[in-house]
Amino acid sequence: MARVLQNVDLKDLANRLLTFDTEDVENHVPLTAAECLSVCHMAMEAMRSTDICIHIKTPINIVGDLHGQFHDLLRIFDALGQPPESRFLFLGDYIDRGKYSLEVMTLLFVLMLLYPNSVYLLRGNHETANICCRYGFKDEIGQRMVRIQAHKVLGGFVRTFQWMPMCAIIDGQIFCCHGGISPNFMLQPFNLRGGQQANVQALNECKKPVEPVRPGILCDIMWSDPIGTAFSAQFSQSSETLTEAKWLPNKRGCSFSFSGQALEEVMRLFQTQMLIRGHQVAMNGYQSQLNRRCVTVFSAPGYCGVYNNISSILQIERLNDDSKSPGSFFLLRPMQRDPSALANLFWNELRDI
Ligand SMILES: [Mn+2]
Repeated sequence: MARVLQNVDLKDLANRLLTFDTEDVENHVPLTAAECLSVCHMAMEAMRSTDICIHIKTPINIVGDLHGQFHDLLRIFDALGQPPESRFLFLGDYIDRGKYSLEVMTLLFVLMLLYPNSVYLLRGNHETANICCRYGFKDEIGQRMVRIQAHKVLGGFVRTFQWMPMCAIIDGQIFCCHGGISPNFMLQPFNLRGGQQANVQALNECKKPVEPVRPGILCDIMWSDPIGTAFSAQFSQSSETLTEAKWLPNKRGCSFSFSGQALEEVMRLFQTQMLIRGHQVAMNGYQSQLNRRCVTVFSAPGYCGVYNNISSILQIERLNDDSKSPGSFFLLRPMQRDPSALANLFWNELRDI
């Protein structure tokens, strides 16, 4: 990798990406393999010193899944302001599905590098080797670069993903991650009731770089869902059947679905009030679940060109005592596009994952 590294002017690169025309669905921002690899290398170095679980202060805007919808990411910055003036926590799933994943991921790494106190990136289940090779990112790079370079660039991103943090705690009160909680939190050392600091420390015993391929705590943090949503197994959504089980197998074929009671217990252990996560389409942009202890934020409007969902960003100015309503949701409607544009914007295969 070192041989192809070049000096990248990060501000210039950010500017090239940020000034892309959101109406343009024909062209891409020209990104060379050398630029991508340099950005990956710098991002990796920057994330080397961060833990699996990071602490963040308000004010903050929380952004859910983006899935390669670069035009919509630019619309978010247009509406809410750019870093460093506006601060952002992203919940993962930057890539796959949308055909502008390279722009999304590169811009976010560049902004994180330029403004480390205003841009925080958590890892989603798509930022893993086996998922990003199957749902579009690998194909996009393959289409945009010659073979030998594509191979290197994909490898560079995959290695960089392995250094990303996976959860964040906002003002000591709100737990954020891509998927959700893990039954491992019920086991030692987490269940020793050592308080937030001890439990965060226990979580940070998980060392980076890591590729969470096997079932376990990191896999659950990126993959789990609350019970009562589309992926929470074979039960009807009648509350009676569900009150008993704290954890159910997840329909995605990986990880679990968690109940309100499971979440209560984990929130108590971490001394946090609620969970904010992404990972699932919410038709109104967000969804409050499990007695308002769990909020799903989804930030890809008109997801995949198939859904007609609105997207949202959760804006938290500062936390007050009424922690059940942490902030306000900024809503973004899908762009009205000519159907012929959709082929340029999305990979057509849509599978639930
Ligand atoms: Mn996801």
